Amino acid sequence: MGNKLAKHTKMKQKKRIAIIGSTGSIGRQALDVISQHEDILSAEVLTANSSWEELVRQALKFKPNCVVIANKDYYSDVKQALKDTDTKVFAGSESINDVVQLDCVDVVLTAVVGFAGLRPTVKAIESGKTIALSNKETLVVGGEYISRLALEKRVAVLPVDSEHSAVFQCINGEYDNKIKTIYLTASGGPFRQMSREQMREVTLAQALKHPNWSMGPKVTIDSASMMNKGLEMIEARWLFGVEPKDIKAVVHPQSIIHSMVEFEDGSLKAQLGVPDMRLPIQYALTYPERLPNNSKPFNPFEQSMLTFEKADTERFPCLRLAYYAAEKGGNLPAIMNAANEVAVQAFLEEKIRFTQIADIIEKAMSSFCFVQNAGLEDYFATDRQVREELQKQL
Ligand code: MN3
Repeated sequence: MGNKLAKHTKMKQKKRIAIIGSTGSIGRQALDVISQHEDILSAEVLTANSSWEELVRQALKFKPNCVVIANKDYYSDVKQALKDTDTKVFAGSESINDVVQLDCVDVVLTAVVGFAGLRPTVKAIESGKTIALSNKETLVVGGEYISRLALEKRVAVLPVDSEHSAVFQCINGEYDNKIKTIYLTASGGPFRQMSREQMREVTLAQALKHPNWSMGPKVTIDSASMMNKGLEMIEARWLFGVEPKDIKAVVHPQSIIHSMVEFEDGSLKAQLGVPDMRLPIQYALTYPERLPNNSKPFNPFEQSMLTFEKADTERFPCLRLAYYAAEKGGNLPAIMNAANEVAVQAFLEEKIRFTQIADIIEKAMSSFCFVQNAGLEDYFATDRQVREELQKQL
């Protein structure tokens, strides 16, 4: 009974959410989660890059305290559309760094894609906000800095990425028990069974067709190249304090087991569910509570087989590059990440072949200036330099 009472009191306090990147795939699914739990969750800040019409629709529905449209060209459109509401309108990506610090915000969900997520995450942690981390590039590039800052500010960084949410759920209640191995599961993407030769000829449409998950274009291409698992390995390293050599990618084509943790006694824990991002999003937003929702649960009677394969770093060189970057540290993950972002964008614009993504990253990692003791500003400088240089070439 004591438990029930505690729960009731906790539920009374609404968690006020800022969604950085509310019009993207994760942002829209997060709003779906919020709309199912309006008694305990509210959207206070919404931000978008250029999708201003969607941002306006969301603002009219969720009545946030404020919105930010990063692309200033659309400021007057948004302002005009929301003139009869109480929602404040700001423009420019600098404004995102301000709104994450507002008093009306408890949790910042970083649903923006790429390196752009780093600065707002730093600002949010500095002002003591709980982080629901969906932007993996933040930890890939600035993991060491972010972990130290979060510890210093006593800020919780709750994973939204499904694999990391799985690990987080597996270690809850394990106190000081050491993690021996993390098995990050990977679907293998659309080219799981192709040779490197065959991958040379794949089209953009084929690469965008993920077998199990519905995600934005950047992460879908990263999944096809398996750079996504590489980025996630680095993300896991910082979230859970586990060495890269103890984090293993395992291909699990059904995407039902979202990751596994092995403990020192040889026991493994896994978290299972249908591939639906709303589950890890909800867990991060309502943690430590589990609440009912309208997602379809996994039914073991409908799935006769769960299979596992070794991830092949010969056919998927991005995975090998990510382990190398993690091992070297410094600004090498930043070089790798920036090169990947530029290469993926070039592939999305059909300027390069799929297999060139890995080639471009590998070349960048061996040619750009390596800084071992890199700080936050080095990451920004590296990111800018790699982007500028590669964009000239592509
Ligand atoms: Mn993931």
